[in-house]
Amino acid sequence: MALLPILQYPDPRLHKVAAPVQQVDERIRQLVRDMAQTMYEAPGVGLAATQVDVHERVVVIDISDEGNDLHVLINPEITWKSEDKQVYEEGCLSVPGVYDEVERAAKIHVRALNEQGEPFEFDAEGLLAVCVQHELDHLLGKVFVEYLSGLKQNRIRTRLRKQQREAERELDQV
Ligand code: GNR
Ligand code: NI
Repeated sequence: MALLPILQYPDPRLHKVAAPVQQVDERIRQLVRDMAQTMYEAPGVGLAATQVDVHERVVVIDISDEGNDLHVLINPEITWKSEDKQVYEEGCLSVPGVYDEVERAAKIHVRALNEQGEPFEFDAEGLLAVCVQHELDHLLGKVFVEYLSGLKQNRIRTRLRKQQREAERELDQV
């Protein structure tokens, strides 16, 4: 098991488009274990492979309070979205300290492969639907702040670049 470093916005690698997994093998299962550990440690309710600089379609999600309900989604696709929308205050492990409202489909139907490479499907609503849509955006190179106004995006970029410079300076001092 290993904790993986999480890319921080505005890193250009967050905008790469992930390729489908060709074969669900031991390499992918190891990636899933490392991503799950990284998500739980953060802590977060989801993590896309893009965020750990692996550009393949792999997502882990656990929205349970106890952290005992891991969803592993390989090559996930949203096959249906409801017309009705919900607004949720989102955050992202790649955009620390930023929370803002995003409107997305309220209900979705999802198709994916599990860790054995077997297809499965499920319906999602509420936080799970938010999270699946947020993670699938990551696989397409899209970060939730891109739904916000250009002004907000500029402010967020400036603030995070400054934070990252200061964090590096602290490290240099030791
Ligand atoms: O931990 C996370 N919380 C969260 C809250 C509201 C909407 C989406 C999320 S996902 C986020 C983890 C993350 O960045 N996944 O990509
Ligand atoms: Ni995110």
